[in-house]
Amino acid sequence: MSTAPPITARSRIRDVYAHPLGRDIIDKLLLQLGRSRRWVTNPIVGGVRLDRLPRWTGGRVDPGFVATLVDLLNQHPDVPVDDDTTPVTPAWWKEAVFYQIYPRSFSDSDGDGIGDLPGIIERLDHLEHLGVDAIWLCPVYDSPNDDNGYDIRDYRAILAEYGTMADFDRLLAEVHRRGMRLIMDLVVNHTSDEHPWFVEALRDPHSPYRAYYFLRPGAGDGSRPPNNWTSFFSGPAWRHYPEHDVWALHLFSSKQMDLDWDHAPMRADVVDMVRWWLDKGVDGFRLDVINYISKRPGLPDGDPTIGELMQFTGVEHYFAGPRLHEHLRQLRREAFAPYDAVAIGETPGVGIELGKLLTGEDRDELDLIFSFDHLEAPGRVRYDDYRYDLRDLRRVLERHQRAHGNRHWPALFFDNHDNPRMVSKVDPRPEHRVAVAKLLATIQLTLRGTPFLYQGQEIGMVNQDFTSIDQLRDVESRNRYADLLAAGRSEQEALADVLAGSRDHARTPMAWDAGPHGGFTTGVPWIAGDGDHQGCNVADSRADAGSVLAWHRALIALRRDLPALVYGAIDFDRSGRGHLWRYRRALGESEVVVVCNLGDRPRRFRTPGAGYALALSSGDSGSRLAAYEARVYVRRADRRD
Ligand code: TEU
Repeated sequence: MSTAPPITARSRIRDVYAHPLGRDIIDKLLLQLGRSRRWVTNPIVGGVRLDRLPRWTGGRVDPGFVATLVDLLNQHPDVPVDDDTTPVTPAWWKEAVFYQIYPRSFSDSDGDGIGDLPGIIERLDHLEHLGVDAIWLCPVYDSPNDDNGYDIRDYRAILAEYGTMADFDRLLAEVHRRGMRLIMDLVVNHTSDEHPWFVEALRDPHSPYRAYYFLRPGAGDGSRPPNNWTSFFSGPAWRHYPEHDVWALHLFSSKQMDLDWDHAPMRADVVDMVRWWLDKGVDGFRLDVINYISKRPGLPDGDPTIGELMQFTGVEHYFAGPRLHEHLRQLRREAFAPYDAVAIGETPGVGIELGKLLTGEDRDELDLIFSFDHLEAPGRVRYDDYRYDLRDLRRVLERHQRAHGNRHWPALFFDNHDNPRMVSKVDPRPEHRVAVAKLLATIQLTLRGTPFLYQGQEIGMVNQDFTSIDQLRDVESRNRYADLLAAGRSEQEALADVLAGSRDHARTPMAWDAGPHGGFTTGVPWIAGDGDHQGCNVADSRADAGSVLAWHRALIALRRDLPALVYGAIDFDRSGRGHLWRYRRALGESEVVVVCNLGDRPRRFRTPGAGYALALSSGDSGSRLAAYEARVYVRRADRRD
């Protein structure tokens, strides 16, 4: 493993940009600002010394930030190994199409309005019909549900509303019987404040669990938080316990208490818990915000400028902390490797280079990560109300695809439980809904990497027409709404802001049929949909050969039939301009050409040469590509023309 030259305050911007993590940080800042790389790669800016930045920016960047940046970069000196010569190492999780289930909203078997494990078992035939190979099951552990299960109270028990451990064992057996696999959500950056570890840590300053968390005296006379970090769910990242004269760190809700991963006994407990689930036969885990687990010692204040730009103060002190790689290696060595279990990291804020250091086959840390660079257009954040121009998506996806050689493997997703539906972000007009859903599916299932479909995406579910904050359930949305009101925004303005980015758009009940509540429950659902299931549900989709569901099935079948769509090299047609996106997958003699119209008007295009057969077309297969139409052409190795 080679390392980058050390960075000092006298290093120049070009030295930072030549450093793997430095490049990520600058690219992330440029993405947030909606600026091109030329902004920093030109000789003038490139030549600026770091210690001159405060003067150069008129004080907007303070010397503290420069010191933090130097520290951060020197803590991640490794340079990722890029290698396109050695063939890709085959793995089941590279060939699989995953399906993410948000259990609370998937299927309710007992009429209490809450999805449950028996409900999932009842719907496995749908997943088999769709053709997916593996399930990512969001948290089903015992939890007070402050963040719908991402606040775990008991890692070894099933939430009663979801069923019993016997139900879980039956689900796992049913999944395996169908030749599918199941991974669970590993939420170990934090626990619920009701977890016995935390209850004990708070009650007894001498408890062995005290060191499992960040319990600190307040600043000054103890009445202020220990630092200026802010929570992802509004407000300070510290909860005050005056009766204990202590503050507890929580990057997320005030009921989600961050674990101190520098404390070895805590890590050992996490390893034991992971092995307990792997002994049950679980095939791996998706690791929740796993890049946040290493915090900078001393928990220093965050830089206000960075906080403003990244929207969260303090993020530079934990998004890639000093012992991150060490902790991930221990987790892999002691928990995952002995079971050959897959480790999929959710890593908000991690860029291409750090992502390669986290997933490189030579690194023994994670197998693949969810990167978020593509989820918003440049200069945009989730709560901005805008139409996502797919040419922006194309640029960021091409950059990511080109950056991943044979030693790194990307995860491919557009929807999940934390984001509004991508179809709605691209084009909310009903007349384009089916075409956009099919186009996104084509891109996701033909690029190089592992696709993760999110429940409802396969039938083209879209954002909901919520009309009141009372209809929302997400702690992040509700806290944001309260913050906006407190800041003087009207109820209407606050609601409009929240609805632009609310995670609840993706958490309404899965639509199974046109019946009451879309067949999700015979009771009253914990969160109401807007009746969209009347025209968009599994049952009607299965009866319609032109449905989004049929399109997903056909793409998944094609992907299973063509190894080129899994292990094939990818190259992008540079001559493609603007809305016409064309790329090729090739493995041996077998080739696939994908042509996409990224815009809402018909466009002329060139069909591939002789020997290619049209395998799929989401439009009318005419001489021009219809609005948002995708086509897949195939030249098989065994084909003689
Ligand atoms: O989300 C982590 C996260 O930071 C973002 O992906 C998410 O959008 C969040 O809203 C921050 O803006 C993971 C889980 O996916 C999410 O459901 C949890 O709420 C969160 O961690 C805390 O466990």
